Amino acid sequence: MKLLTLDRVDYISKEDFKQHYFLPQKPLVFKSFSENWKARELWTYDFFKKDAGDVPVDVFGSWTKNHPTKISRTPQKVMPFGEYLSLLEAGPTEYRLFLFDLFKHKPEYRKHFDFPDFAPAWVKTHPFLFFGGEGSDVRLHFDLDLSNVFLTQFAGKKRVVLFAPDQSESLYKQPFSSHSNVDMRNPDDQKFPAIKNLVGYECELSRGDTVFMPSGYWHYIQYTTSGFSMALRCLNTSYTQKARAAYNVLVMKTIDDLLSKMADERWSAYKLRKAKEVAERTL
Ligand SMILES: O=C(O)CCC(=O)C(=O)O
Ligand SMILES: [Fe+2]
Repeated sequence: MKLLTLDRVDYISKEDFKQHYFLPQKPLVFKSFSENWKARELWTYDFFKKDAGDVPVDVFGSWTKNHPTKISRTPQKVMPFGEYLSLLEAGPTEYRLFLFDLFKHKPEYRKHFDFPDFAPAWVKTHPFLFFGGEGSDVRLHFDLDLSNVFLTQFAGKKRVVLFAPDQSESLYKQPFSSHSNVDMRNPDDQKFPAIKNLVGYECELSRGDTVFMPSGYWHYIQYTTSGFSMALRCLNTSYTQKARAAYNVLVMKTIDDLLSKMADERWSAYKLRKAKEVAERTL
């Protein structure tokens, strides 16, 4: 597997971004996305502890403890946000907050950022926060709604590995799922020989960096230190991609949920077998 260093700039104009990255759907790390945001200074562990410490949060454990074809949607435990932040500060922990909608509890925080004019069709109703402890990671997946994602880092560092959608087969993509079978923490090419052919990108995000992940891009995220980011999403405006996104969310996920319920072990074994078959046809 080859991982290229992702393009990185401090400043890029909106026109250059659109022409060289957004329209050709090329990923990029840049800083100017959030240059006008108050949140960049304001949002710290201390600020959230003082101002939102009592908000109850659903905390998720390590994905590696789940079955390889299961997506755990049940949180490990519920605790006050402030207590969770103290856990993050204390040292390594597998606990993560995923798709956390703090703005439901604190709508005034929406005034701390805007939706910059780098892309059209923002999904303004759902800015999501992601927190994680040192050593935690997010399994390799793509987002079902196929939106373009702008992930901005506020504290700590994370490693982001990206693959274009056309690499799906070599990634052992599970059918009827947006997950890969490959554990990117230790990519094992004995177990998954087709990953030898992969070409992806990697970067490290620090405070103030935004990574642009184009529509349908695979992403694997490793929290090098504890930290947090916010994802702003913008819908893919092409009709075929919109239809695909609707299929993923409305049809594909429903079939997967239903068959998991009806034939759990057999469905699971089928998905693993099929992913392997498709991937190893590329060899
Ligand atoms: O940063 C993270 O923890 C996960 C981000 C992610 O998967 C997303 O923004 O779609
Ligand atoms: Fe994601």
